[in-house]
Amino acid sequence: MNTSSQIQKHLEDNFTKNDIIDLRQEFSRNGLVKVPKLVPEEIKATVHKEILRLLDDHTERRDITLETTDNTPRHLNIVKSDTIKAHSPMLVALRENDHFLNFLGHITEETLHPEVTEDEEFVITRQDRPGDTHGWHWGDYSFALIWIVKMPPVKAGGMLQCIPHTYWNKENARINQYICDNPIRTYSFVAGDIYLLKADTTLHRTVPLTEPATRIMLNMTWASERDYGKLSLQEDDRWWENTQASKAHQNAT
Ligand SMILES: O=C(O)CCC(=O)C(=O)O
Ligand SMILES: [Fe+2]
Repeated sequence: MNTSSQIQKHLEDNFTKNDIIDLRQEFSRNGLVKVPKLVPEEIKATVHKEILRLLDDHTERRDITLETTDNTPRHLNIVKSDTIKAHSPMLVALRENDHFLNFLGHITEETLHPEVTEDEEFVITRQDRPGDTHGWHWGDYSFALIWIVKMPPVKAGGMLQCIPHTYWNKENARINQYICDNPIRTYSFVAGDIYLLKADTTLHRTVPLTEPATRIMLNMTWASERDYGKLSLQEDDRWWENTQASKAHQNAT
């Protein structure tokens, strides 16, 4: 059986109609839903292997604060989207797989479109130093699927915190105000977890690492119809792609 049929069969065998309705409800309420059984274990193992291989060969460090998110920090190692695309046909095919996208579309109740700017299709991050974090932010695009490859114990940090149903104004993000005014939900993960995030309307961050520990994930991104024509995509704040982005300030501690 080829990978695409394998995915199709796996989804049919593992999710009932009511499972999908429950996932849909959780996603719309919380902006995040865990779907660790999204693909067969052997495909997940291949995805993890690809991620580790890409990290071995192509890692770049980022230590910045970002103006469009009220100067929240990014301290982490990344593999950029174009690098992933150039070196992993398998991940490219998976992100565009019709069965996969149709299934996720039943959870989101919106079509997932693979066409996003080239620098946003994927990102791999590895956090490993005390203080490493992906600070409070929203996504430019609606949907992100995060594949957790390695996760420290909760004691060491690295969990995800979320405030769903919030909106990004790049001129005045008001992040601390959102944190004051809303409950924050914190999610722990284990290696092998996969979660779907409503990234554009869920304010989120990773809790800073408190000791040396390894946290590795891959982000696959898709657009909703609503995303096309968003003015916010024109801001020069794409810190992962361009270390010189005018809204990214270097070497913050
Ligand atoms: O590392 C995570 O779990 C979240 C990643 C994230 O927010 C992002 O890639 O935009
Ligand atoms: Fe994010």
